[in-house]
Amino acid sequence: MGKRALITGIAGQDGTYLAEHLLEQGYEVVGLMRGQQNPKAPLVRALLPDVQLVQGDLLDQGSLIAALESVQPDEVYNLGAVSFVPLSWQQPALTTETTGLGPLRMLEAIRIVCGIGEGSRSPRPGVSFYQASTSEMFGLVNGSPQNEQTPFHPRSPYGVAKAYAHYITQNYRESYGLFAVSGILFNHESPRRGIEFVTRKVTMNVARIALGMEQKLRLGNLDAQRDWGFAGDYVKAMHMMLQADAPKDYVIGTGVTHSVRDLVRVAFERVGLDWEKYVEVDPQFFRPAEVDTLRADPARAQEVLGWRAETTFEELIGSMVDADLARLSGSCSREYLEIA
Ligand code: F7E
Repeated sequence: MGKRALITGIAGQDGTYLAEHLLEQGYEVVGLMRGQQNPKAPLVRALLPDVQLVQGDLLDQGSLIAALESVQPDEVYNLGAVSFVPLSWQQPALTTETTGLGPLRMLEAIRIVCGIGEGSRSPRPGVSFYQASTSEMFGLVNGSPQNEQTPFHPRSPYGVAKAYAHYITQNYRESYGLFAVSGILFNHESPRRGIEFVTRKVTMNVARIALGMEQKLRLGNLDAQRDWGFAGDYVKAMHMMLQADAPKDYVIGTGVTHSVRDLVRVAFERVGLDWEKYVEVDPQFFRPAEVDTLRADPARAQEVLGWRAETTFEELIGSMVDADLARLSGSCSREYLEIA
């Protein structure tokens, strides 16, 4: 019998790549979706016809208990969150409820339904839990590169909420012996990335400029530095973490850092244009508190899991520009369905 996985955030970039990866491994995959007639449901059904969907919302404890009771998963991947950092200043309480307390509600649902600790209803030991932690927890970095021992100093309501979720996951592991792990993922991108994030904003606008549909690209802080990798590589690490002998947290990244300026240069080079003629700095895209620089030290993931990033920054950005050119010229394949 293959394993069964429940994924929250199934309609996001990582949810779709993880679902595809798990299906390839012979898993039965169920995605948690919120709301009646969720507008993303038809897209998920088109891209992932073999994934079942179950109703549930990270804001609603009862719905998570009901979902776990009906799905009875072997593995739960919690990828659902308010994930756009600037939005977390506009809606800090919603971000905290979803991104911070959502994982707590899922852990409580696991404790109650799946038989860990006291008060469980239908013992089913062996369920494992993955929490999507983030390099945003490092924030104002205390040393570089960042590994599993680097202290946290989050710089946004999003980072603070993720730090709470990270610690509560660790606490359920220590309190109840749950196989619960957090993957501290650095920025990871793909042609399915949402248009609000800087990589996709850049690649989509580079494609529009190359096709004569746009004149300018307005961005915020060009000096910000990130460790950008390919989401398709990173979801493999999520799965590996739940197959390891012992539950541990892992930093996942490439170990290579680039600035937003590098990103823009590489993207414009792909279409043979000089970025300096098209990019303008617009203060509206600056943040109240910035994370200036991030760089992963993924040594533990390499040593214990045998995981390493396979896609270079240039390959990643090149593939995103190509995908956006294909989308805009109407030759978009199933791979490039607008999912995020
Ligand atoms: O910004 C700078 C911006 O929005 C990257 C999420 O997945 O990764 C992501 O968070 C950098 C920042 O991602 C624009 O100031 C300049 O320094 O693509 P981003 P993020 O905030 O790093 C982490 C790991 C997560 O966990 C998050 O969920 O780019 N930047 N100009 C800009 N950023 C945006 N969005 N738009 C601009 O115009």
